[in-house]
Amino acid sequence: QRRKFLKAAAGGTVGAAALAAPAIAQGRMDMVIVSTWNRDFPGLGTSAQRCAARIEELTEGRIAVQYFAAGERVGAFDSFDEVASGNAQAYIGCDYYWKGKHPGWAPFTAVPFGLVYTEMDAWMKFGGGQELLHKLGDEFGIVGFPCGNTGLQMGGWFNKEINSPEDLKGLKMRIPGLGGDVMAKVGASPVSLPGGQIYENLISGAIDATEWVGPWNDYFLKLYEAAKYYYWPGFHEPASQVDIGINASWWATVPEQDKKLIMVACAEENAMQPAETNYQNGIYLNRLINEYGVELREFNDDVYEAFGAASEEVIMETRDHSPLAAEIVDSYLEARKNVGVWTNYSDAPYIAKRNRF
Ligand code: PYR
Repeated sequence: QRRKFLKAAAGGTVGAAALAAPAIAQGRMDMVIVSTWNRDFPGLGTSAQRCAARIEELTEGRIAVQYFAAGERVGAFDSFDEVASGNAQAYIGCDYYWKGKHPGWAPFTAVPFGLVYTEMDAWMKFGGGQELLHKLGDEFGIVGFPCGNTGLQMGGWFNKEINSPEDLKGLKMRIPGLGGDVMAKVGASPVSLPGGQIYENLISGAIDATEWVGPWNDYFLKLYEAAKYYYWPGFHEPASQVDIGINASWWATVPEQDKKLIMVACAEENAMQPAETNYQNGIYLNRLINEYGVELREFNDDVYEAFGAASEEVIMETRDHSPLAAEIVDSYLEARKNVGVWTNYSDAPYIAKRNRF
């Protein structure tokens, strides 16, 4: 059962597509959504499918959604081009996969030592994040909105212990986004692979280590079969936002009311996915440890220091790319400072104290 998530599904579509009435009636619009996740993959995949189905449900079928998982129409990392070119109307995925097109996409997923979910949500809604996502999207003909978040991710799966920054040297690790750039700075060799290709590369030894998400999602990739040590806390993706990216020309033709309903469906999933992930992560962490003998390891202070120094450099290099990248990074860092002050006086110390009782 679980194995099927390890291969990109091929062929026809089910789910939202099967529910869609043919888009022939007057006033109906086809919305083809491609995604970066495998079909039915628990967590990221099921969340994207729920969002797609919800768009159709809230618009009462006026927006007829056909959802294609990774590999069903295009490969995961071809999703952006499929939408920018107008071949599909939207993608659902993590925008840091497009950092090669513009590094400004990366902060809309995650920044090493950056915002946690509640902070990211605050930045997007009240700190200028949404406006900047639109400004960046304008350069590519994409209209983006958040539609999911994994919350804080684990540090990853390793087959050897990481006791000092030296142990990272030469390590071939699957890690996308700015986290990958940090790994390169500390001497590792980062590779960016879609989720559906991680297991086969780790089990074959093509890569030495990987990160994916956290206990719930990682369990279903069976990463415990391919690596022994599960490191925490992650630093590289403190809250990975999932975005929908909509073709701007198509968006312009969507009636105002349906635009609002699409935005509502996305906002709903932006709260649903983190809640569900939060609920499942503890359950699956216990299963990984108790049923599969996974060994947890904590990155020590020396390793964390190295990650921290490299992260500052990566953030500044991202900033240096262009005026728009600088605007995005500055706005993000402003939120890290301002929202972070409150986190430091609220959730963070409270949870540390709660754990004493
Ligand atoms: C990853 O691709 O690593 C995610 O966290 C989604």
